[in-house]
Amino acid sequence: MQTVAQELVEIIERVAPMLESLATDQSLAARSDPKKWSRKEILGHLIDSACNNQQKFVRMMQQPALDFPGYRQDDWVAVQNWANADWKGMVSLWAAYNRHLAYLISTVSPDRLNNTIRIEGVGPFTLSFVMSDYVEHLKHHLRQMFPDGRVTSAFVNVYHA
Ligand code: NI
Repeated sequence: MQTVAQELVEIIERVAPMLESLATDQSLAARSDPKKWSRKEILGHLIDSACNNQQKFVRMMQQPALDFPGYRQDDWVAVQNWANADWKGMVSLWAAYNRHLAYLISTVSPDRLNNTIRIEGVGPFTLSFVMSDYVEHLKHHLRQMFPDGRVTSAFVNVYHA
């Protein structure tokens, strides 16, 4: 899991300044389509993903097989009003949360990695998959936020890109 943790750290350190530099971007809260998230809402979704995945990681470390609820992603974004939240605060929360998740991924006991989760009956997925997939999901949304492709230079693990 060291490679996954290192890639996550690399992404945080390289992407956080890129996100901070968007603070004055007038189109940050704009939606290209009423049904799609703005970049601000995508970052809110990534914070929601971080906290939901912290729950999965920690609970999966504690038991061999876990049944877990899904979460209604659009509702989470709307209910928390990410669209009007403070961007710099969001970026620092995103970075801090992900540093902690990278720490969990780098220190997880190897004998827990085959513990499994079912999410609303779908699965089972192993903890090693859930941790790797967390970073892949993050990369997917970062690519959406930086469609010019410059963000991919922060992605170490090009095999999954
Ligand atoms: Ni997503």
